[in-house]
Amino acid sequence: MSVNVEIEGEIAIVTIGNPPVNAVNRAVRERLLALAQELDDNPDVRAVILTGAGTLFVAGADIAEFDRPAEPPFLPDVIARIERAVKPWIAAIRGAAFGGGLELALGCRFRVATESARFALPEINLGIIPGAGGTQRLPRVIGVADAIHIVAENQTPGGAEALKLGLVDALVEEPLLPAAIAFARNALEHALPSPSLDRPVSVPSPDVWAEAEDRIAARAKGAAAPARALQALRHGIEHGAEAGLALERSIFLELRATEEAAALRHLFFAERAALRPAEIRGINPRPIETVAVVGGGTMGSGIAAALLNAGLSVVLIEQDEAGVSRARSTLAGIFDSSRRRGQITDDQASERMARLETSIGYGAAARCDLVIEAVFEDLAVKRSVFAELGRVCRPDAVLATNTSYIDPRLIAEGLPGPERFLGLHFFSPAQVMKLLEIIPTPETAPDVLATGFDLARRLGKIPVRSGICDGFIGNRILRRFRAEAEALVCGGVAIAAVDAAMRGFGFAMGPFEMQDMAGLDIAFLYREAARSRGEDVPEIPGDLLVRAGRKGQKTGGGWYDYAAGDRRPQPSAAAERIIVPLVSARNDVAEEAIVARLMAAMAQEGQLILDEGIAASAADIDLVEVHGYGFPRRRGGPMFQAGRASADKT
Ligand code: 3H9
Repeated sequence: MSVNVEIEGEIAIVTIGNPPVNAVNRAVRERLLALAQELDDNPDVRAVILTGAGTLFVAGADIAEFDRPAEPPFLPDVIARIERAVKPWIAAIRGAAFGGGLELALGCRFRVATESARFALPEINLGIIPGAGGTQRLPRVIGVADAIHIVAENQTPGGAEALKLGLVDALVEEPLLPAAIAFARNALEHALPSPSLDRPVSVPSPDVWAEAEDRIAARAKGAAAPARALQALRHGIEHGAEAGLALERSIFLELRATEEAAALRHLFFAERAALRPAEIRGINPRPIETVAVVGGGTMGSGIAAALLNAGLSVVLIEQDEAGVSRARSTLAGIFDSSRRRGQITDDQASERMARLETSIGYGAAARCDLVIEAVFEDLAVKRSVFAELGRVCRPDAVLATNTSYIDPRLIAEGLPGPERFLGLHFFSPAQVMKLLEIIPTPETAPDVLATGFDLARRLGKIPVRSGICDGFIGNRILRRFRAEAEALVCGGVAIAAVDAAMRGFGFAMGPFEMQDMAGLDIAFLYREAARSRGEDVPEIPGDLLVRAGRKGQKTGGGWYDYAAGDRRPQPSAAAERIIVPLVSARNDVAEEAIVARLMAAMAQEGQLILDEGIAASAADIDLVEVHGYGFPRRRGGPMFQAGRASADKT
């Protein structure tokens, strides 16, 4: 049974036990509705405590049900019944009371919580708004201004903060239940407060709404839900709770059916599945506490910062004094900028730097549990690093290469103990970007692979296993994406039109703006190297631009022109002249058609990657794009898009 009842004297204890997170599904709703009646009818019961089994209260409605039409009994009706029960319900909360969980708690007459409690209405992250009264009861319990932060801006107060806000009536110590029972007995001695929905609420000044709208719009990145959540909240304040509940429910049902919400649900489940792939289930990772990073350039320093942020100790290995001091100052700069943004305190910044050791030469790697090589992308250089590491490191230490293109099997050739080796492909800036491509070789031991996934979890990253191919999953799709964008330009579509279409779709930058920022020369050298090996690599516009000295922003121009000190791209007559030999007559293609071409190219490459067994699932490919390449989250990823496009056709 997913909802259990025990009677302790005159108090009934209702426990929602629906592992792993006590999500409220139809069975839970049915049982709660029936219980509200049963307990009202039970003459021995005077109050009801509602709690969650295990370490949390309730993580919300069961998201897995959202792909189907809503089925009665509906959560708003269950909560309304609890709120109007003759016997008062008291929510006893530890851990997460999220979404529908917080809404259930708000339907109770009282809330008691431990310090460990966390309150949130994270529905906007799923492209929806609270659908069971959250936008109406919360402002009536804690006031409009604070409610806006939680409903539409993702604020998640803990137990102590919730007490200050008036969201909980008492903060109690563990064990929770005896404390909640004592609270209930005492409450029964006094007059009951009004149900949340009936409480008076002061109407804020128009400035409060205007400021909230501005804040929300500034952060929305095209997402619809935050503004709609605010709209529902405001409607209920201006037109009364009943009107507010009706609008909230209709927006909830409308948004739940959108492509954006489906995309966000898809990513929600994909992200969780990524951390626990079947192939490593039950396999213990190797313990990792001290990590050596070889190479203190942008990538190596970023990786070191990510490790230090996660509480690991780091030895950064460089070739000479100059390298060491460059890396130290890069890392100090990274933590200083986190400190200035309020993400960490002064003490945390100093503590992180204190966990950083720098070293010249490889000796210090001898005591490390994991070594991550992040040197120049060159096979011979990387091999020489692993030759040293093979000599110095403990035989059980895990050895990883951060390569973005080179076949890890070639890097590991001749390494003693190749079973401890794997690829860990970080994305720049490594302390920020969430993607970690994990690339085992055929010899990588299962517990070494499990160690890669465990490390990703500890760093707060999304791990995706990639098989071995040129560019692995992400860079291979990127190459195809760029090639298609260039093909559009060769077909007469304006450079700026391609970029504008992709920005309109939700990318922060279009493919040509992105190339100008990153520099056109690395990919050019890569193509030139292939040509010099005799491979047939056709001439493309990017080749002509680099040969003409236009390597991107760093040379003042690439696909676009840039004024000195200004990163805003200006259409470039010079660039257009240079690429003329490869471009046909101007052909104006609609934005939607440009997006469709580029999406189709990404999805086709993705399908090849799946067919070759390079990626384990289409969802993994979507995670790579969303977390490593700026694919707009609300679009779900290229494979999700392809699925929707083919569903539209059938
Ligand atoms: C809502 O409530 C709408 C209402 O306003 C209105 C309704 C009418 N449903 O994250 P974890 C699964 S919308 C179904 O790794 P943690 C998850 O997939 C909801 N499944 O655990 C995973 O499955 P698996 C608003 C869910 O300890 C497993 O549980 N609420 C749900 O790191 C463990 O999850 C939210 O958006 C769910 N609601 O973190 C809260 N939640 O083992 C979403 C989790 O098969 N949840 N699962 O991979 C969370 O934020 C975290 O799960 C939480 C625990 C912080 C609670």
